This record gives sequence, structure tokens and C-alpha cells, in this order.
Amino acid sequence: GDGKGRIDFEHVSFSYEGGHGESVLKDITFSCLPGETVGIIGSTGSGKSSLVGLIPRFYDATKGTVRVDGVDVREVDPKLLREKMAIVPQKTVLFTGTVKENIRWGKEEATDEEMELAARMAQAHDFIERTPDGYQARVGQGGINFSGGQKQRLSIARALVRKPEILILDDSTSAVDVATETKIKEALREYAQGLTCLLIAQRITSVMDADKIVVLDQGELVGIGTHESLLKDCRVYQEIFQS
Ligand code: DGT
Repeated sequence: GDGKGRIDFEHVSFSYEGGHGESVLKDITFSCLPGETVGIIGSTGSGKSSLVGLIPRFYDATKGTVRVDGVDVREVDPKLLREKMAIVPQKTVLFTGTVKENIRWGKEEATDEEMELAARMAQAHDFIERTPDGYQARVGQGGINFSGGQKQRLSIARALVRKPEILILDDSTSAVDVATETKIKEALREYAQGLTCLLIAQRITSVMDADKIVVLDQGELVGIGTHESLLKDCRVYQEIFQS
């Protein structure tokens, strides 16, 4: 890669408007270097989705600065900012149309080869090919009812076809079995070198091989490091590990 996809959080605090002034994120500082995979873990409501929502400017920090490629995101047009990244939301959204249309959504100029590579990386190609109409199969009303995990893999394929510098997966493999999830991560390592990846997860197995893991607890960063170092030093991480 050309070294793009750096993310810096500098003393970031955040509260939602109308959220009774309660801080959802408190003085968060960490960096995500180009090409790194950074895991984000923490109990429900700890602020994981809010944290990553600051990167594409779904919200702006109340205090502190978020930088992408060294530039304060508040100085960047959200549209241009979002072109660098792909976000797979917690709840996958497929629309009525073909599998192909769903994967190429937002990137209609993608070739069949690009679409297929994205689907292969997301471990979706094989189950798509097993349906009678393959990539022309219809999704949604009157079409195929894919399983929750299959829908998640389709939305990961949709993100990858955009060839982002930054990939944000917000609990996007929660319904995917661990073996398939491992294959997705291996494929990303092999075919998407240089991609910066933020991986929100509930289970430790999803993040344990990340370059580093950020541990959130009630909006505070309570640990950062590798799986091994966090197991030694971070009580909250140990608790998640044991649960
Ligand atoms: P999850 O998805 O259940 O694992 O939880 P997290 O860790 O992603 O937490 P997050 O960022 O969704 O929520 C953190 C806090 O912010 C929690 O107290 C709920 C609150 N919150 C989330 N979204 C909104 C919103 O749109 N408006 C307001 N006022 N509060 C929100």
C-alpha cells in the first residue's frame, strides 16, 4: 500500500445531543497505523459503535480530534472522507434485487471479476454459486432467504468491492461461525494488504489475532495492546475472556 489509512484519536470525548450531557466516550487516545488491524472490544453500551461513527463523521467529537491520514476529519467533506472507507453496520441491509446488485451497490462500475474477488474474500462466493441462479439470484421478497451469517458475508463483500483504505466491521461477523470468520481474515491479509481494518467484536476469538486491541468500558479506554499483553494487564479484558 501507499501508507494511507492512518487513524488517530486524540483526547476524544463525545456525547449525543439530547443524551442528557452524558459522556459516551471519555478522553480516548489511540492510533491505528496504515495496514493495521485493530480490534475494539467491550461490553454492550461501552461506546464501540459511537467510537467508529466518529471516523466517517456520522457524529463529530465533542472534545478532541479525530484524524484520518493526518487530517482533522472536521476539515474534510464527509462525502470525500467516506469514499476512503467502507463500513459494515451491525445490522445488515440487503435490498430487493439480485445478489450481484446487492454486492455492487454504491460501486456499480465494479467488474464481475472485482465483484467475485470481493465475494471470495468475504467467503460468500461458494454459497452464492450453490444457489440455482448464482449471482443473478434474487434477494429479499420472493427471493432467497439467506441466513443471518450469509447476509453478513454479503455485506462484507459489498464493502470490499469498494476497495476501501479503511474497513470498519461493526460486529459484522457475529452470526458467522469462527472457522469462516478466520477464513475471511486470512483472505483479507492475503488480498487486501495495506488495508486498515477496525474490527468491533463481542467475542475475543474475533480480535485476538489483531495487531492491537482497544478495550472500552463505559466510554473509557481501559486497555490497549495485544491479546497476550491484555490478558496479563487488563482486568476488563480478562473478564471478557473468562465470560
Ligand atoms: P453494543 O453495540 O450494544 O455492543 O454497544 P456499543 O459498545 O457499540 O455502544 P454504543 O456506542 O452503541 O452506545 C454507547 C452509549 O451511547 C450507550 O449508553 C447508548 C448510547 N447511544 C447509542 N446510540 C445513541 C444515539 O443515537 N442517541 C443517544 N442519545 N444515545 C445513544
